[in-house]
Amino acid sequence: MDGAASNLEPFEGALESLNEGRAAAHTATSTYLDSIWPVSDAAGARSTKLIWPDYGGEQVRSISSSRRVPVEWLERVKASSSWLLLLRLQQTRVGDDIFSRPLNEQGVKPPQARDVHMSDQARMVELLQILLFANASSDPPVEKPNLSVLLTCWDELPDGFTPQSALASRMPMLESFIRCNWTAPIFMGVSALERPLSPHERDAEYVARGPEEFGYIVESDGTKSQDLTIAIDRLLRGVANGRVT
Ligand SMILES: Nc1nc2c(ncn2[C@@H]2O[C@H](COP(=O)(O)OP(=O)(O)O)[C@@H](O)[C@H]2O)c(=O)[nH]1
Ligand SMILES: [Mg+2]
Repeated sequence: MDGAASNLEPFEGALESLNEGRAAAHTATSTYLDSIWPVSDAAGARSTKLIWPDYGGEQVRSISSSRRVPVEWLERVKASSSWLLLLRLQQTRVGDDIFSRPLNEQGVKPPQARDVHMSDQARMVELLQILLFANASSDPPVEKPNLSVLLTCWDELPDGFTPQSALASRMPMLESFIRCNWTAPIFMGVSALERPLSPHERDAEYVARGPEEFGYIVESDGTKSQDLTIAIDRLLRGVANGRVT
């Protein structure tokens, strides 16, 4: 930190819960609050104003489902220098394949009509396409805004993957879309809590050691680091002395 953060109010409730070893409450759908952090890297060479928002994730979900970008989001998309896409892989639905719908079921009518949903991969590709269209400054492959993908809740995923290979294994179409449309996308993982917490029961060990002792970042090559600011440092590298938004 290169000074004090402007507004920590969005995080106070969450911090309180974590200090008690409980999961934080869900951020309400309509919330959008910015906290402004003056930050610089360890050498003090790159300093910038990081505008860290807390918002209801449903706002982003509705951009792809309604195919409409609300005017506030349009402005953010246009003004931003890089995009950080947070994805919780474990909660994405995988499409049907030979294991979930074996070949001997092919051609057999299901007993009742099934609802057809857009796959999560397609939904994410759609979202990125909408955002790229809103910010159509150049044809792909896109250099700016750069895209960083941060896979959240890494502790839920099986071992042995790098962030990019984890994405490619669970959402191959999305990984391929990103790789083909950005010149230098960054793939990282994060586990903010390092373990699941319950909203009701306190995790005594978590309290005893303290929330600051938990959490890690997974770098592109799969190495884990306790330094959660690495993800921000990677973003900063692209925009020395600029504003990261
Ligand atoms: N296993 C695990 N769960 C996490 C981690 N970080 C957050 N969660 C859980 O994921 C859920 C949503 O997290 P949160 O960041 O508060 O998202 P919000 O609901 O959109 O405000 C909560 O139940 C958290 O306890 C993590 O690193 N690991
Ligand atoms: Mg939240």
